[in-house]
Amino acid sequence: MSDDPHSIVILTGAGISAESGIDTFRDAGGLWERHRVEDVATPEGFARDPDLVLGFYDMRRAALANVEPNAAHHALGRLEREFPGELLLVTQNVDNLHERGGASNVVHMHGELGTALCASCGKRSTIEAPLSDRPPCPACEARSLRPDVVWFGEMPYQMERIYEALGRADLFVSIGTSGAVYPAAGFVQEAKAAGARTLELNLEPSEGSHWFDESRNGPAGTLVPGWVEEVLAR
Ligand code: BV8
Repeated sequence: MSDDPHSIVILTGAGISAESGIDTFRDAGGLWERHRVEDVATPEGFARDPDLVLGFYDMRRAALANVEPNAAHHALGRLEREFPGELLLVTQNVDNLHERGGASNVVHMHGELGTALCASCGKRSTIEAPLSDRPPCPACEARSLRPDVVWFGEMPYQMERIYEALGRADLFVSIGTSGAVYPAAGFVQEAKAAGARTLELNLEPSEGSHWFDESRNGPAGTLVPGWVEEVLAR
């Protein structure tokens, strides 16, 4: 079999947005150093102190207005436009930088900062005002909007579609993730089991580096455009 990829699955994490100025979770000074995960990224934390959690996500959403996609986001947007085979871009990130970098078919497996989910009617809506102000749900008017973000213990989105793509992939690329959180951290094993080649692009070796056929270390803003060049030149 030629090693030219025909079906690529890409998984990105917070590291791809780091050079845009968005804090990662586990690097020094990262989000989880300032907030206990259990307090701001679990349903129990939300039930215990909704104002703390709504404020945490309002702050992160507001920060999006002051950052720009970086060369890595733009390179993946170019890959999506120019790669002739199948490509599924899955992100653990809740920011919108992939879309602002030109990608249009992004699977946000952990949800998105810009979307609210109504705990009363279950409808999703675009967030127009800080959720800390308890705006009414556009569909049912109940003041029970929460961030449409997958917390620990909650089911990530579009898992069927992701596993189906991993089963067909001949190349799996993981970019800017520590490999600390499941089920995303297990995707490399799924891809391997299906016979895909596996490549990790990360600032430093991750918890899952040993699963990858190849691991390149460096900033995503440098590694990703170079890798996209390689793939498109084949
Ligand atoms: C679930 C959204 C059932 C919210 C997030 C024991 C064993 C196995 C699993 C578990 C277990 N105990 C509990 C679990 C389940 C749990 C879990 O995995 N816990 C961990 C802590 C052990 N998982 C869950 O609860 C998930 N749900 O399991 O449901 C199920 C199971 C299977 C199938 C269906 C259902 C839900 C988890 C989702 C939680 N939500 N985010 C928000 O954003 O606020 S998690 C959050 O952290 C991210 O979304 C991401 O997924 C995760 C990891 O973050 P990363 O993106 O990797 O970022 P991190 O800071 O960690 O690393 C950054 C990396 O970038 C570093 O490696 C760094 O070197 C690199 N980097 C930095 N700068 C750069 C760079 N790389 C390149 N360039 C740079 N410039």
